[in-house]
Amino acid sequence: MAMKSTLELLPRLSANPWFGALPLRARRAMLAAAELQRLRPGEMLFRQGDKVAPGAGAFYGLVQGSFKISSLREDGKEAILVVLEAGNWFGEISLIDQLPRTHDATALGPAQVLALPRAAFDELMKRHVFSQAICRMLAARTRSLYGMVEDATLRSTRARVARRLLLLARGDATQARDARPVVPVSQEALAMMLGITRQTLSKELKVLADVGLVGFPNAGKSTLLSVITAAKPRIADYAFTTLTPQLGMVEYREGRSFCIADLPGIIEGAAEGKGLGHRFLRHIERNPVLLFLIPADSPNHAEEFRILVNELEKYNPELLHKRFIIAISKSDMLDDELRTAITRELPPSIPRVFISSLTNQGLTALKDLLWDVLNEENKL
Ligand SMILES: Nc1nc2c(ncn2[C@@H]2O[C@H](COP(=O)(O)OP(=O)(O)OP(=O)(O)O)[C@@H](O)[C@H]2O)c(=O)[nH]1
Ligand SMILES: [Mg+2]
Repeated sequence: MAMKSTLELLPRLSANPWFGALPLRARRAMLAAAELQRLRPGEMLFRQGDKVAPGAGAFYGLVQGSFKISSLREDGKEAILVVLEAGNWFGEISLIDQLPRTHDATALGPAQVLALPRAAFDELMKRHVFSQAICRMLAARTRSLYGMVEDATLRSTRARVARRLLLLARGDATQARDARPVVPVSQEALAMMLGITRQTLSKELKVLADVGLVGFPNAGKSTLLSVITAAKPRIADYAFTTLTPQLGMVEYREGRSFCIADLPGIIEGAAEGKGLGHRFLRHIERNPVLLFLIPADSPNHAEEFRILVNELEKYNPELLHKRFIIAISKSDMLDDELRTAITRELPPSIPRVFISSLTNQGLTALKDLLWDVLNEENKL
């Protein structure tokens, strides 16, 4: 009975890249030997310091629900190392080094785990494909831990918040590399992961966006966000597709990252309430850099830029002190001649790039430029 039901989990669990990459025989052997356990919210699978007797203990696969891996700090507060989601396998370290558990593993809600008993784990470790896979898992965990140590010692709270969000978007070391647009974690848990208060976290989240996207409806703002970040905004060929601001993280070279906010389009007269009005502009009040998107097929690029700046000024003249960058979007529609003409029209003091989210033209140059300007900003 039990054997049948655990084998039925094969397709679902194989969506996890670590488990999915194991040969089918190893996966089937794991499921056949494992036992399904149900846990109530708050129930612990193991505790920090639990000794794992020779021949005892298990390797766990999370089938349903989520788990926190945590420990108590000396001030009695809880420090969460990681939140594990369905699909992740964990608990191998004590089976390998025979030392006590390093953390508490607690179900965050109703959860189901597969427990692969020690004997079966040891048997599988004799197959080199399985032991190699365990090594890969440990290597991935080590890398992510190195990253956390580096964050804790070298980076500002703001950078740590941003990096933790990126990590969470991937769902721990053994989950998909493709980041998800929505991070399934509460602000409270996130604060515990970073060892900061809720208040500090909420302050950091507010100023997290570094770059604000400004443009007319249909300028290609959301499309740009969708190609340079993992966010999945709605994109369509009509005005006011985006109704609420969206955030995305740009993963930049060498593990650096910055955050971009996509805003609903603004039009001439927004300050007087035309279109969606200018109330969304409050979201970019703290962004040090504003990226103006002017589509290649605009009838008058310089005029479109002037209207946008004018609307910003009417909303809050302070916005004009920010750093401006112009990106001519949809540049796949341009030839060299048009490009030169547009360059001549635009105010020479403002850095500009020609980009296309369709062909990826200019996107690396744009990220370089944004990064440089952001860092000049931070130095001030
Ligand atoms: N040819 C071309 N078309 C593009 C490019 N980027 C966006 N588009 C098209 O332009 C249209 C508008 O794109 P969106 O990204 O929704 O524009 P937006 O600025 O977010 O628009 P609102 O949310 O309404 O303010 C869509 O049909 C896109 O497919 C590009 O680089 N090249
Ligand atoms: Mg949009």
